[in-house]
Amino acid sequence: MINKASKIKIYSTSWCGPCSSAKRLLTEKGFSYEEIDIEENGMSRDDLFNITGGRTVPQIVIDEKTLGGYDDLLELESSGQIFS
Ligand SMILES: N[C@@H](CCC(=O)N[C@@H](CS)C(=O)NCC(=O)O)C(=O)O
Repeated sequence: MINKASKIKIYSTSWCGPCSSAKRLLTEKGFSYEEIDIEENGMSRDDLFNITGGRTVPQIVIDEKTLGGYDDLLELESSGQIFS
């Protein structure tokens, strides 16, 4: 579930299509988020895994709990769990 009180973090890279799609969807719904570009921050995929449990980008973290990638965000939207 995402609502206006949710604290959203997105681990991303600059060249990743699903990262852009996830950010666009959240912005369209009026959410702000913290973006962490793993390459700009010198993070390896192992670092990403240790923090989020996933190795692909985006990794979307809601209130310190990993949601997953863009497909997981879409699933949340289609099941009516994004309250903008
Ligand atoms: N199904 C995932 C796809 C994510 C994905 O394929 N990310 C690519 C970058 S666009 C990636 O991290 N690839 C690295 C890998 O597969 O190891 C989602 O919707 O987030």
